[in-house]
Amino acid sequence: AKGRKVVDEFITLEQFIIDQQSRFPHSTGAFSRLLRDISVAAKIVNRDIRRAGLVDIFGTTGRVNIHGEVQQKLDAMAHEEFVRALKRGGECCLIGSEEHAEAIPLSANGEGDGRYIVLLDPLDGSSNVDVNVSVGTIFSIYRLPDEYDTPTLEAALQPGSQQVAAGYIVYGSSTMLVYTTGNGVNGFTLDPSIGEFILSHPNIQIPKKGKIYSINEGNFNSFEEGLKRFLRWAQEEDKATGRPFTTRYIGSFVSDFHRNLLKGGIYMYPATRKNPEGKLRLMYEANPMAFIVEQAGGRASDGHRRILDIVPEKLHQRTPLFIGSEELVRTVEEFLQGKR
Ligand code: AHM
Ligand code: MG
Repeated sequence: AKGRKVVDEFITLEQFIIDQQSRFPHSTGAFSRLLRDISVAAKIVNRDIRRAGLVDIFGTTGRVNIHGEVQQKLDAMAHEEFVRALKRGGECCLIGSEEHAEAIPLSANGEGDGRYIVLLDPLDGSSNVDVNVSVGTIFSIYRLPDEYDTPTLEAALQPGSQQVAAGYIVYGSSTMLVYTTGNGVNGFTLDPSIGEFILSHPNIQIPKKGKIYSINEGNFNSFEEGLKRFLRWAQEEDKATGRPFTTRYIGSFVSDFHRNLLKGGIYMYPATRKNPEGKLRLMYEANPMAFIVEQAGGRASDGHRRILDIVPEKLHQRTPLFIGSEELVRTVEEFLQGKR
């Protein structure tokens, strides 16, 4: 069609990973294999999600299906697919998952010499599956510090600034994998006909300013005063700053984040009465997305601190989160800190 760029050469995720790795002549390829394992798990989960609407026909959650297998909820299934892929791959020594209370060591009995720690939310926004709304997977990768022979929970409790990679998969109208290794952010779209992720969004930059804000405004009455002031300000009319801004809230963090990353905007999950520490998890949700957003030129804060500087105390720790376009996040911080 007129004006449409015809792509006659494309780069697969696998090729991209190899190209990136070859810039480091001493690399063993372990990290590349780890990323490949994650992308394979993503494809499996993608397949399961695409079948979600059919599950009822073939056997409902919690019941035994025609093959005698117990049907699982999709989030538990996604968790298991990722654990299985990471075990099989052998590069990961410890998994922390939102779907599992304890950290899962993979090489406790001495087998395997993986040196990477993977923390993940296997299926974020899973309550949305039932109504056919996009969900996602978020992952965060750390190196096992040299002083550890065996992986322990303590080894996983590193601040987000120590991440070596982070990414997410959004299972939307198309399936995309977006990730960073600290050298920019790149997005890949799954071509279902060949089963490959293809580079579709090279070097993603989040607009410095944005007009979209994403927050569960039903909680308004329990927000702190500064945030209430920000929201009222965002709704005022002002030509110069393009206000009133626009609200978009899917209620599926990966999707809300992804849209704002591409279009410019801010996602907020503040402290509320129900969730006094915020709702989202520092290690599975806030840190990986903070790494990505910073690499794309944006900002992530708990209102007072940079997310990536927070020293975690526990695996499932929660944090208030303000993340997105730099100017918007700074503005919210000013309101929260009583500067406006
Ligand atoms: P989950 O990890 O249990 O799915 O919860 C996280 C989800 C996010 O995807 C979403 O942004 C948020 O919870 C929505 O919360 P709320 O319904 O309180 O607005
Ligand atoms: Mg989640």
